Amino acid sequence: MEGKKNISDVSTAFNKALDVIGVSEPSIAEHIRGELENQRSQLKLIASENYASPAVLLAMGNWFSDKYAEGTPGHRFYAGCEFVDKVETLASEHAKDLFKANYAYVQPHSGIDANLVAYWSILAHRVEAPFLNSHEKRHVNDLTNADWETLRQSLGNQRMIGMSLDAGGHLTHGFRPNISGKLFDQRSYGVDPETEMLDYASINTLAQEFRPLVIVAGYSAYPRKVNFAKMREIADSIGATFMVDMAHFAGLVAGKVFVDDFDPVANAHIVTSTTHKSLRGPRGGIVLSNESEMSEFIDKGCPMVLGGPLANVMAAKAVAFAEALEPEFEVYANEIVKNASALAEGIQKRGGRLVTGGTENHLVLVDVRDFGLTGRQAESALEAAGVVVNRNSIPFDPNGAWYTSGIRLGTPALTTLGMGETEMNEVADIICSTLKATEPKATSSGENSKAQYKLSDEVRDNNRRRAGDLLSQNPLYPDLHLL
Ligand code: DSN
Repeated sequence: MEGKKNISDVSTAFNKALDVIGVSEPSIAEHIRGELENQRSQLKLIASENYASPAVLLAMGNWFSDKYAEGTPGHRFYAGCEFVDKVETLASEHAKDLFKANYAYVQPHSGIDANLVAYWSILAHRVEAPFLNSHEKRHVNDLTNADWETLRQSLGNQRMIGMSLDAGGHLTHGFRPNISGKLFDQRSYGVDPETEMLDYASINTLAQEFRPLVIVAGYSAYPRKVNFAKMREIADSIGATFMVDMAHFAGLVAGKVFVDDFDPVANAHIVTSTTHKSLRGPRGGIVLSNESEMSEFIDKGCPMVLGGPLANVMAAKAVAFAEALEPEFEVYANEIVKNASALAEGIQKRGGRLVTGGTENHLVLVDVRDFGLTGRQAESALEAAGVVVNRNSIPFDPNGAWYTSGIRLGTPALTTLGMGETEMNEVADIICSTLKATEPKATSSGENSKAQYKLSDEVRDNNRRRAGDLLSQNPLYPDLHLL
């Protein structure tokens, strides 16, 4: 992190870059400045966002973007890949060290892409390869049209189970609007209605009855740890492949907060992640595995489902993984969780109800019905008061996925700014006082609107000022001064 030591380096790098960009399209240089100003003026509590380091950001803006490199290191469909090979190999080696994985594929462009690579690898390993073997063929092109049709039907006729959306699961875990739901016949497991936590006995019952090929664990809005060892036992008992999407909590795995039974890499057959959430890298994805027979199938991700790898982003992934391998990252990961607990406590002591009654990770899910609001109203009122969150369904949500009854709060970004438990208590007060000063507007028929709201100007302005104070005491990119 050499660049961080010299204040003028970071400022010079970005100011010069903006000068160069401004010559071609001044508006874009202005919008890049505007985005920084925006990010510096709001408390960012979106659980899936973070602030990557200047080194990570700068590694993405260069001529690696111009190079095609379909294939894998040493096995490309294009010549001239000497330095892309070095970058991809280093990123993969760092990912393996960081997550204690035997294999790491660093090409996916996003979390959706990483999941798609994983699904096709599982299908190739579990369905296509045995079919080819039983027909004594090496390649799909060697099959007759009739056999190919049989294989195609079989690939499209497999089952999966994943966590339901209102319990905190993700669209890419087999839901119909996503390609995974069109590909697999999916059933979801939810949470216990009383505790709002995962009930492994009922997941086991579903698995035994439905007999899926794939069991997916992972979430984008579940505030608790998941026992991946128990999930693996269930998968093994029915011969299913166990996949974990750790996109949200990869930073907590890298920072050794989630270990042993809670470590996805040690327990799953295949693990996917994004690199830009709690892991604090560039926007992108990865696939990891400790199963030696999976790697040859995962390696085929490009061109099977991915376009050419983004070598500039793989370079930035290598930088981010190197940063996460430093001992300070473990401190950071532990602080994220402590801050989430402090935020949860601060909200509860001001009368807010939390889904599951607390948190064990980086996120807190608040039921805003007790404030008389929908998630949509709470989200908008908080933005007006300088706090950026997202509305989110809660288990068995009566308001559906658009208006919702909850807001999701996450601490990775504010923790990167250096905020701690005292600041989390102040953030909890800003949030709760804003929600208490917000009420639904009446519709023309006299009912409460689910979207329109009234917020006291005085509370809004006062809380904007308090949010601004926290941000000036804990500035974003303190070494960076734009001219
Ligand atoms: N968009 C991410 C999130 O906010 O959780 C998941 O895809």
